[in-house]
Amino acid sequence: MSEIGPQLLEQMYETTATIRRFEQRAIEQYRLGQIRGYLHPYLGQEGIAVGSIAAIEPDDYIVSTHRGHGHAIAKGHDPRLMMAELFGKETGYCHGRGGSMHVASRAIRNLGANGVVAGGLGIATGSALAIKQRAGSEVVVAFCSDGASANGMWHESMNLAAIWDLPVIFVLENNQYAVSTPIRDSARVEHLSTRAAGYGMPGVTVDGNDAAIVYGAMQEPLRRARAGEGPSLLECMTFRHGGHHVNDPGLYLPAEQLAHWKARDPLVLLRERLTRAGVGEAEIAAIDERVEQLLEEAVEFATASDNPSIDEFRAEIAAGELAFVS
Ligand SMILES: Cc1ncc(C[n+]2csc(CCOP(=O)(O)OP(=O)(O)O)c2C)c(N)n1
Ligand SMILES: [Mg+2]
Repeated sequence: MSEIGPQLLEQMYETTATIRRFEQRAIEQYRLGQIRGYLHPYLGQEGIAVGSIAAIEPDDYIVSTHRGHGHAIAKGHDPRLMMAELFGKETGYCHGRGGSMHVASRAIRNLGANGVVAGGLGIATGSALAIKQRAGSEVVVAFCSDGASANGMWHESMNLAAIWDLPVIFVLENNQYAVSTPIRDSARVEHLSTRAAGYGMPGVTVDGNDAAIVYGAMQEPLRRARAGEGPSLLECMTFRHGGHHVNDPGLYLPAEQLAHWKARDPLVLLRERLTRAGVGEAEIAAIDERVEQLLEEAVEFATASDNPSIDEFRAEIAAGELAFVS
């Protein structure tokens, strides 16, 4: 694994804590009626977004999923503008038109969360083709989960990316459930990464709860992508800390399995790594305090922001246009 110094570890810890607190505050605000519609928490999976996105450059692209808040924060979205988007406010990333499943920013190179399972993979593959055609050096990191790997779009995207040697890394967050369906009921292979062989690309499975391991596992896929050698599949094992969405109590999750994964909480694993790297308790507490303050500001900002104008909505619908992302 490539070395991770204390400074990068601290950054990774802060991003993980930011995602964790963002999700907890968003759930709280949902319960207060400030957020409507669906909301799919990323709690428990933070190590994957943090480890994989820490390994790429600001110019690289990501394509996210319906469970996308963690990807967006790790890529550099401002939690204040994200919270405003979840609240449906004018100050949000999509001016309140998108909500939780449509956070996106061209400037940040997040090609978008997506309510269509596996839908983002076609966007990722097409974007990687565009990069190749203009001889760019960027890569696309395409996130998906186990359920998506049974969707035709997943297989078509993997195949096209392979035959065209596209600079895309498929990061499969295997949280072992698609809503209430366990992966053992929807796949006959033990590791979904073995499916990569069917498309002629490398595939590996790693511990997704350890951001440092994910960071290390990204290095070879990145080298390949930048060298024009084509795509890779990186399967990261993980587990949700709760139900599929905010209104799902997740009672079908086996208690023992949940306890096993919670004991390997990505935030705790990073904290342990920080301590081993010699970062003191006071420094860690200062990071926690900064994150707390940021999320307090995010909720205040979203609450104080204006709703979008109904007249503008009407005009956009009449014109057949929607406000695009910034
Ligand atoms: C094409 C499509 N089929 C079905 C759905 C309904 N749906 C939303 S999330 C989900 C489960 C997705 O499971 P997985 O890919 O494992 O993602 P996870 O929820 O675990 O992050 C389903 C079936 C959808 N949004 N899009
Ligand atoms: Mg899943």
